[in-house]
Amino acid sequence: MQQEMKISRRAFLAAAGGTIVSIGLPGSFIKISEAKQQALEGSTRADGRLRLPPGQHAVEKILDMGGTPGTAKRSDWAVRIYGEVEKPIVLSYEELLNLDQVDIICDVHCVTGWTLLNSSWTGVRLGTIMDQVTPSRSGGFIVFEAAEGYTSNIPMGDARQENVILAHSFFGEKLQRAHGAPVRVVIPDRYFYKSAKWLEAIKVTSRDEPGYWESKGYSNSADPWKEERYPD
Ligand SMILES: Nc1nc2c(c(=O)[nH]1)N[C@H]1C(S)=C(S)[C@@H](COP(=O)(O)O)O[C@H]1N2
Ligand SMILES: [Mo]
Repeated sequence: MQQEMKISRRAFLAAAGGTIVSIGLPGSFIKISEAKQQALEGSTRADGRLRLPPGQHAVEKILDMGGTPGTAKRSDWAVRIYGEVEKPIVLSYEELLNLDQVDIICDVHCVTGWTLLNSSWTGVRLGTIMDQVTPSRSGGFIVFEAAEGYTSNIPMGDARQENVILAHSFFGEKLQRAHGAPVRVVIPDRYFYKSAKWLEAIKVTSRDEPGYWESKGYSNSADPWKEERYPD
């Protein structure tokens, strides 16, 4: 297990993010062996879903394409939660660390077809943060606003899933800049473009607003098990 974690961590730290905005770079990663891939294709998760969603290929290594917009200093970072909520707040990095912390281990799936297994993240459940602001009854959707205009959107129901977090650490170490530090969103069960890096604000809204990739033709619902890569 320890060995597996080590490999995954190295793979992730070298993971492609793209310069400023990238959907994931096909061809820039190293796939796992065909034998390992085939073994994975037969296996299922505890919740019954396939370990590898259809059309995905697990990777060992992805080239780091860099890109580090936003606030570099953790002490300068804050996230604003606003919109259709009873109590809008601004949370500093320190305040985020003082909320209930959770560790999750999950697989992440990029819409271009790579999957990274067994990634470990620490942060705060988005549900915990929603409890602090109390969304109004009309606030059925969430928009994540990140550095340099990147956005992504999810329904409130997804935001309340237990494995949806704002992450500040990866395998017990502070998140790297290229992967969204100081704080990024992690939504394991949607294609990874929903998981905004360099998070700056969270807007609660009554009307769904397509994010950066969603408005460029990628699926709004982004369910890897239904292969919702593009709209029907
Ligand atoms: N702000 C921002 N967040 C982003 C992106 C981006 O370009 N900008 N790319 C998304 C996509 S398509 C993927 S696959 C993951 C990549 O995360 P990683 O660089 O940590 O591997 O970040 C997502 N979040
Ligand atoms: Mo991606």
